[in-house]
Amino acid sequence: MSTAAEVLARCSELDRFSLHRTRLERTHLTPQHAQANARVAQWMGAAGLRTWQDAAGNVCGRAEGRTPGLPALLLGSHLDSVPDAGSYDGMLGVLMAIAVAERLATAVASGELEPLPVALEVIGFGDEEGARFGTALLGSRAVAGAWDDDWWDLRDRDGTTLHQAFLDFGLDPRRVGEAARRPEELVGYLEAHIEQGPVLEAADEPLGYVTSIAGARRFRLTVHGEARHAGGTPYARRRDALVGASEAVTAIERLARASGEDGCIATVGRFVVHPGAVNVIPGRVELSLDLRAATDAARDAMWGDIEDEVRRRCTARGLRLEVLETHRAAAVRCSPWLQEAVVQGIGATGRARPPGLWSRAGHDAMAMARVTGTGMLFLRCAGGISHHPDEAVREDDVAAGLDALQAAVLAAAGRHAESRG
Ligand code: HGY
Ligand code: MN
Ligand code: MN
Repeated sequence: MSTAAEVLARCSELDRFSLHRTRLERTHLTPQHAQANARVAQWMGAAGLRTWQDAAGNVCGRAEGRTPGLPALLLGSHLDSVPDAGSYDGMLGVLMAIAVAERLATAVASGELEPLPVALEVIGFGDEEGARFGTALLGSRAVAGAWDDDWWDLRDRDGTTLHQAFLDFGLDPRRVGEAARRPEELVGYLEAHIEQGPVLEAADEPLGYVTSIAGARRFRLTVHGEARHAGGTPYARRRDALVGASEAVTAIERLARASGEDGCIATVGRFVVHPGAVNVIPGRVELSLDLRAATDAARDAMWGDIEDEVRRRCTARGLRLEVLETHRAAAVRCSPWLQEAVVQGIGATGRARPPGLWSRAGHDAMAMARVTGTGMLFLRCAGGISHHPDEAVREDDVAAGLDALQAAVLAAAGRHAESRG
């Protein structure tokens, strides 16, 4: 296995490990996650990697460099998904990393390549999306040494706590800290990922390098009104949470759109009406807010504007707004030296001046930036579509991506060796 066709076939095979038979949903610490980890560990082993599952439920593989115990260049991405997901968001990056590790192992074994001056590790993070517990990057934040014990009480939609989910998965919550890597153990982190946007396709470019990743904040907003009889309650006496929440949704979109093309982007993805009966005026509405921007300052200023506007509209209707922040990740800049390694890698595929772009999508690299330098390689995806079963990549782009990632690994390893003298 080390061709684009085989990488794509494996992405499709991982679709089987899903909560549903006809659509992909794989979330953190579920039986489907365990199945995916086991299959990916087999592929890692076949690529010559020593494999293990870390104390946070991530699946890991390692190949030593020219001497045992060298600092590792870490490749990877995530294996979890959003509901009704595509096959490539996350999984493509993990499987490309395994394919590159296998190619390099084969080249070293045949004498075509000198043993590397670094170890090479591949990691499949267990939770980048945050789809089960609301807080994202749980796998990579454990590896980055950024675990927060407040997360243990997070609950999924069935009321299961993260703590219980660890136990159910066979993990010991008391040992989660053992997943943390020390900076001196790592050379850097490189992630290949679909762009999840339209820029590369519009530029007719198969590959690009990432300059920075947007900072994100997520909230659960609850609009409290009064549930009342739909027939007997005159408008003057109504405190209709649904009408107020609907005004909030359009205000959120209007404010974010007004910030411009390169400004903030805000999305309401969940909207739950209580009690949800046709003949009852809604007394409570819970809506999610996903807010991102190129800088944390712009993001936070937009949140201030949104909160003021939504509060104003709720007050005008006699409604009460409750705010809970469920996730926050700082914007990060990718390391210049790893950006250059990715550019050099893309150059090896005959593209001397690849586009650099900032990512509105979040990635595990945001967490890994706390412990080591990060670089990302983007692949064009059809129509920029992602978080949808129509997500698609071209086989020739994946082939070019494999060559670019392999060359980027060698460039990064070489630069690391030079820096060590
Ligand atoms: O939400 C994101 O940007 C990523 O797909 N988790
Ligand atoms: Mn995603
Ligand atoms: Mn992703």
